[in-house]
This record gives sequence, structure tokens and C-alpha cells, in this order.
Amino acid sequence: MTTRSETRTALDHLLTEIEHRNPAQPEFHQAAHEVLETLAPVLAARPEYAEPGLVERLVEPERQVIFRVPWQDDQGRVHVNRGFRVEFNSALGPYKGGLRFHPSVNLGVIKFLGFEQVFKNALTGLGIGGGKGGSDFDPHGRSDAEVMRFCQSFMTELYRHIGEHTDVPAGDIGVGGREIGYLFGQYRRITNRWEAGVLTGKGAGWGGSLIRPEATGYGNVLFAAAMLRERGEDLEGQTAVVSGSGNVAIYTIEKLAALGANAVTCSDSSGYVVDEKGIDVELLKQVKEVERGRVDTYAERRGSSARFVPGGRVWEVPADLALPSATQNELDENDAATLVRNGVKAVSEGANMPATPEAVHLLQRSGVAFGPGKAANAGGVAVSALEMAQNHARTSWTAARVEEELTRIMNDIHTTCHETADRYGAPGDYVTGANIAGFERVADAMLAQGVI
Ligand code: NDP
Ligand code: 2IT
Repeated sequence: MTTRSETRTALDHLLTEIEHRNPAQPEFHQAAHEVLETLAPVLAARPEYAEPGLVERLVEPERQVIFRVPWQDDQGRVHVNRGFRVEFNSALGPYKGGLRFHPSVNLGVIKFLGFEQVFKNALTGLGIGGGKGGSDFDPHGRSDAEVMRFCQSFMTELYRHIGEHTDVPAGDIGVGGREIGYLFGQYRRITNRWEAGVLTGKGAGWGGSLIRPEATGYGNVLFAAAMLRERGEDLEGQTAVVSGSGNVAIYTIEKLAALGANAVTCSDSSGYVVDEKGIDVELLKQVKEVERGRVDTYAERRGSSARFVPGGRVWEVPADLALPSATQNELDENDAATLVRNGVKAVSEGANMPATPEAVHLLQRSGVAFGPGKAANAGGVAVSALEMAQNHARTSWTAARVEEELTRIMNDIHTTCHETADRYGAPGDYVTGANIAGFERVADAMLAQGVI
């Protein structure tokens, strides 16, 4: 029988090996570290998981594709971006995960996102493997025509790697309904197939699921509500700080309001808005989704209740809840200390890995309920899997039915994480619960399917 300390030593060796074999990928190292450091109890308790090579296979993507994406801007100048698709693990189903278009994208970022996705998708229980992709293309300030040409060029290479039974991309930062439309159009043209299930996040009139745009934000609020319920509280009357002002942030703010809470902030990379009356989500949608503007425009239009703080971080605004919904490592140890000082009760991650490891440890030590992204933001990919199910059945469900399923799935994920944490001696630790529960599902499938 392997002891926990022997297991921990083996995991430490593996982490060192991961850093050597994957140089200059700090985000991937961080994601691997955050998962592996919680697995010792399950590896020690269940000898089948300590089988040589299992964890080593789990941290190595099944396939990684990098390609050139040339495109012409409106002046006819040629630009060359880099495209990525990392197909991480398909033990539970076709690779599934979004595409991110942002100048910070590189292989390490896509690998961290793909690795997280493997566990997240397992937690949904819906038969989807994990993958992620994207490009260092920056859509800010680009015309619709430029974005279209970029998407067409990107798909002209990507199409050969994806398919409804192989790999099913969707949106992430910088990729929303507009981009999915252009990508789908080019896939359909190249392949001459109406293969609706090859991409999710499509328009509702041509195969998209109702509630997919809302699903990540709504799901995160439902997860936060479940964590509060566990402590005998609910959302009614709570104040929340939300970062970001994109897809996830907008629908987080909307659902908080629907459940009686009040989001008082939103942000983008230029700074944040604090709105004493609570963010007016319709105005935010108009500025961000219709006009593709910035949050300072929201503050200008909102009147005296709102103020734009250039360069600041939303975490300095006192609140009961914090829902980071912008990007990785946007909430560090100092931010966590500020939140704790201001009496925060729960932090639930809408973004992927927004809290640094030091911030997570500080929040947990301080008794704050902490929902890790791979559990709390799984509602988006869960409804993507429901979109695939509707596509395969050539049907579409009502919004009420999708939302009912989303609610059930988020509550199930909460219960699974909570019970798994209890079972492995870490009560209330959703990070350990999510990692171990996701790991068990993927590892069981990998063991059953042999060394591949
Ligand atoms: P959007 O592109 O719709 O919005 C992103 C928001 O985050 C914008 O307000 C953007 O501001 C801000 N942001 C992005 N990068 C940075 C940065 N480096 N520094 C500061 N602010 C930044 O993306 P989403 O809302 O879809 O995604 C937000 C997060 O949620 C990501 O971590 C994503 O991986 C995660 N997520 C998304 C899901 C989905 O279904 N869309 C599902 C699960 C998780 P600016 O415009 O100034 O860059
Ligand atoms: O990080 C994520 O889970 C997403 N960007 C959504 C992925 C998806 O396939 O819907």
C-alpha cells in the first residue's frame, strides 16, 4: 500500500518533470500544480489509480496542432497569426472546449485551458472529452469584414481536425456568436456538410441552443447559491463584485439580479465601473454586445450612480460575494486579503483560473466558500453538450427546459464536489472535491480503455 507521503513525493517528481518537458508554459504548470497537489489522497486510497503512467498520460495532450493563419485587413495588408487546437483527452467523449482569440494566447495558455476543461467536462457527467484552441489574433477594433476573413482563414486549417464525433469547439474570450457564425459558414462550405454538432454557441435560428449565451454566467450564480445554501444563507440582498464585461460577466450580473442580489461592478482591461444602484444589465448589453464599446461608456451614460475607475481592480469594492469573470490570474493574494477584510462570504470563479494559488489558499484559510472554475463555470460547456444532443436529435428544446437541465447539472456538480471533499477528508474544500471527482471519472475511463 502506498502511503500519502510516498504519493506526494511521486507527484512532486512528476511536477518537476512537467516543468522540464514544457518550458515557458507557466499557466500550464500552474493548472497542473493546482490539480496534482490535491490528488494524493485519492492515489493513496485507490491503488488502481497509482498504476504507472496513468497520471503521466493525463498531463500529456493526446494531440496538439499549431498552424499559420494569414489574413488581409481592410487596407489589403497581410497579417500572420498563429492558430492552436489542443486535443487533450477523449476518454469520455469527443474533445470539447472553446476557442480564445486574444493577443496573450500561446501554447501554454491553450494547454492550461484544455487541461482544466478535461476535469470540468467530466464533472458535467455529459460524455464530453476536453480540448481548447484559439489564436493570438486581437479582434478589438477590427471590422466585421476583417473578423470574417480571419475566421475563414482559421477554419480553412482547423476544419480537418474537428467534427461532431471528433472535436467540437465553441466560444471563449474574443469568440462569441458572430465568430461562431463565420466559422460555421466556412466549415459548411469546405466540407459540403450540414454538420450542426461540429460547433456550439450557434445562432438560435440555425442549430444553437436557447440559454447557451446565458449558461456560464447563470450557472456560476447557481453554483454560488448552492455554496451559500450549504451555509444556511441565500442570495437575497447580497452585494456582489463581478469583474469583466463580456459574455460571462453580463449573464452573471443578470442572474444575480433575478435571484435578489445586486452586482455593483463590472470591468475591462482599461479599468472598472462601480455603480451604487447596481449594474443596469440592459445598458451594459447595449454598450458591450450591440456597440462593442468599453465600460467607461457605460459609466458616462448611466449618470450619477456610476463611476469609472481607470486601471483599478473591482476587488477593492466591499461586497458579500465575488465572481471573477474576466481572465486568468486576475485576483491575487493582495486582492484576496482585501476581499476577506471587507467580509466576503463566497468567491465563485466564472473565468478559468482567475484566482492565483496564493489567493485560493488565503480565501480557504479564511473560511470563505471558494468555488473553483472547473466546477463553478461548467454551466457553459454543459449547455454546449445539450446543444450537441439537440443537434443530433434534430430538435430544439424550450428555454425553460434547458434552464431546468442547467439548474439540475449545477446542483449535481455542487453536491458531487461537496461529497467528494468530505469523502477524502477535506470538508468544504471544493477545489479538492472538484479535482478528485473529475479525476475519478476520467481515470476510470482511461484505465478501462487501455494504454493509449
Ligand atoms: P469575453 O471576450 O466575452 O469577455 C472577456 C472580458 O474579460 C472582457 O471584459 C475583457 O476586457 C476582459 N479581459 C479579457 N482578457 C483580459 C485581460 N488579459 N486583462 C483584463 N481584462 C481582460 O469572454 P468570456 O466572457 O466568454 O470569458 C471570460 C472568462 O470566462 C474567460 O476566462 C473564459 O475562459 C471563461 N469562460 C467562458 C465561458 C463561455 O462560455 N464563454 C465558459 C467558461 C469559462 P477587454 O475587452 O478589455 O479585453
Ligand atoms: O471554458 C469553457 O468551458 C468554455 N469556454 C466553453 C466551452 C464550450 O465548449 O462550450
